[in-house]
Amino acid sequence: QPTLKERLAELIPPTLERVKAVRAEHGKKSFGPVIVDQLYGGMRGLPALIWEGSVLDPDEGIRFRGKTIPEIQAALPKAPGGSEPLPEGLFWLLVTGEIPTAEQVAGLSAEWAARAAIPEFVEELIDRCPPTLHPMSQFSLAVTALNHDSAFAKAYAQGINKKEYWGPTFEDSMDLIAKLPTIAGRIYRNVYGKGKLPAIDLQKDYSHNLANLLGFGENHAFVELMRLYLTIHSDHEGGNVSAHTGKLVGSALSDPFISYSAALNGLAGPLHGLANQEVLVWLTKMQAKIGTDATDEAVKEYVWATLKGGQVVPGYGHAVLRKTDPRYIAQREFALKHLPDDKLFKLVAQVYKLVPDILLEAGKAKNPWPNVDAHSGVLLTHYGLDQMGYYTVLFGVSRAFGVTAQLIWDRALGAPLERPKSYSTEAIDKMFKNK
Ligand code: AMX
Repeated sequence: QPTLKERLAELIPPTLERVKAVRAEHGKKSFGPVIVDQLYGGMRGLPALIWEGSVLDPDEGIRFRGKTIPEIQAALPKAPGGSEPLPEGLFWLLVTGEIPTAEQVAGLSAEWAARAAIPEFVEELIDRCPPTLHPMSQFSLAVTALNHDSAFAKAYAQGINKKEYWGPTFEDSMDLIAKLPTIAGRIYRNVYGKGKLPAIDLQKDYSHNLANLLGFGENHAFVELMRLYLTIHSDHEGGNVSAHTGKLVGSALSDPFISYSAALNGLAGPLHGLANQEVLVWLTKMQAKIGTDATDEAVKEYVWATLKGGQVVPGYGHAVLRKTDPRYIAQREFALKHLPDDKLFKLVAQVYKLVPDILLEAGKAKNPWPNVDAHSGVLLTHYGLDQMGYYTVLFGVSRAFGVTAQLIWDRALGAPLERPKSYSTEAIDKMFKNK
């Protein structure tokens, strides 16, 4: 059976041909008008990027290489004794469009475990961060520093042919993914005083090792949660802030480490990945204010107070989605299976019942339904990972799968430097004044 790199090498030439053919046939065709509001409105809905790995339908949610979350849950290989998909398989799927065998997935687990160590100076860098520095800033710092050993940066400096870019990009991507649990584990243990980081176990899968580094490796349900979590947070088509940032920075031929640290800084914003922290902060404040078994009326009042205070309801709404996020549903099903009586889960379910109607009544949000971040924190809290400031780091471990898969393909297909045109308000005004 081919390794991931061997399979990728086989897939690149026909994919290049296919892109060439599609561009020859459709290259000069128009998508329809661009309207001025899109320039002012965060480019919402503007067709602007190509990414094959995943596509987001407003009603149905994400499909990874054409497959929905329930489909990948069924199709991807599982760990012995586990029932959640292994994220190793999702990475293989994102890169190749193919479902790997159990053996190929085991090969990836072993390869990532073997590459997990980080340079001593990066360990020291993390250790010297004050615990008051946000875990996402520490994460991004450490990932930036990994560029010290970038195969791509080195090959570029030595004058690599552009046709060969994908090879060292692949190697850096594999290194990056492999090292993220070590970095994430070290940050967790430092910031929350959880003692020394254990060694990576070369026999264990990626999620099991991550759980172990965080101190939850003995808890089978938590390990299963990590497998599900890392799978569903990996990619959400190309235009979201983290995916797009990684692609944009990579287009300058910045190596995968510094491209991904830029993506992490975008993920660290409260309207994007930090929303998983915000949700838990919001829920615990709510519990403190109205108690743990609050009535629907009390919850509603709290939600309205949030809106009236000029704040968003974290975990609700989406720039593209218009229905409940299937990533929310997958986590809700996990909760119904493993922690149906958890008090905080009950509150999350109560909020789900009440918030959409309130957001509809408030009349602003285009999507009143919950997104992925409305559910992840309650699951982590249940197993004792209740340090909310850390939640986005786990999102960041997962999102690397999608961003690096894109970087590999962008370099394989010779994606150009990104450089859209910006306009001044004066130019817009002049342009349309006499029309
Ligand atoms: N609570 C209150 N108001 C909301 C809202 C929410 N959850 N979602 C949207 N709105 C408001 C917007 O702030 C905007 O108000 P404005 O006109 O005064 O600026 C108005 O509704 C229209 O916004 P929209 O077109 O529906 O959303 P958007 O595409 O501009 O933004 C998003 C999308 C996710 C940033 C927004 O829904 C939001 O802020 N949600 C809460 C934060 C959150 O959960 N983020 C995580 C998203 C998933 C992810 O990336 N991880």
